[in-house]
Amino acid sequence: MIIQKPRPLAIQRDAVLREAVERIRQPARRDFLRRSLTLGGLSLLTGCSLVDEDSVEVALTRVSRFNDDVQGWLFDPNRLAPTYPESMITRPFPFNAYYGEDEVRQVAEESYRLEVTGQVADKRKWTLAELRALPQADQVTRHICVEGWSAIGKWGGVPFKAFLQQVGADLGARYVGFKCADDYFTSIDMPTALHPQTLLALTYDGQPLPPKYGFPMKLRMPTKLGYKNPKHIQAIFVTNTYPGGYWEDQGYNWFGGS
Ligand SMILES: Nc1nc2c(c(=O)[nH]1)N[C@H]1C(S)=C(S)[C@@H](COP(=O)(O)O)O[C@H]1N2
Ligand SMILES: [Mo]
Repeated sequence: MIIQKPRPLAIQRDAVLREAVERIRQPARRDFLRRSLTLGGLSLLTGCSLVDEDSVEVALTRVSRFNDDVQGWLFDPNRLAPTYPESMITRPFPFNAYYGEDEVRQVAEESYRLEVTGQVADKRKWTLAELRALPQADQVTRHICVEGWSAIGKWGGVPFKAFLQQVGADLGARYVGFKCADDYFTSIDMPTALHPQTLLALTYDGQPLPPKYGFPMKLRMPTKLGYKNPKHIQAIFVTNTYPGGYWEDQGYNWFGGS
């Protein structure tokens, strides 16, 4: 028997997704998949591991059985993701990064300044104290990682839409990009940036964000997969030029909607 060596996941993912998308007949369904669904997302949604074409088929059949409500919050940027009671918070909440927990970046609070650049009227830098003085909100939501785990956590901070308005961002621009204190970077579409549950998170579980979860701040979006949620944010920029991202440039779906 010949056992085929699996291809690197990123390459396999794109090829299988392309085939899967082609196989769906209804134009509407084809559209939402192309726009928003990663293969990892598909796998998590359906509980199918997408190892070959047959399992992709099974997964897609399951998705098509979801009712409109479920599809609504998953794929419509204007709908809300579910929230949970605090009793459902996952403890301990998992750590993840492209490096191990022993290499977590330590950002110094005193010297920290958040840079805001690109298509914004006010390019002044922000201290943490200034950010904490803005109106705050919190959420208990589920974080979904394409690596196959999800967990419920509680984040607090500045609603990102309010922050963008505060700095006079061009809300008609296409992208908001993020540069982090490690080598991570990512970017999101403006509708997601303005989504009511998108939070410039300064706290985790009521305490200042610990280093491993992204001190001094992360962007928290329950409508996006984990890799779209940048930790240790140093700079935010508003642009019409596609900024890509650390995993996105290696084959992960840019939209990353979950
Ligand atoms: N700066 C930075 N942000 C990052 C990452 C990273 O490696 N560096 N990893 C992403 C991924 S893949 C996940 S799942 C989440 C993990 O966040 P957590 O450690 O709070 O669980 O952070 C995301 N944001
Ligand atoms: Mo992730």
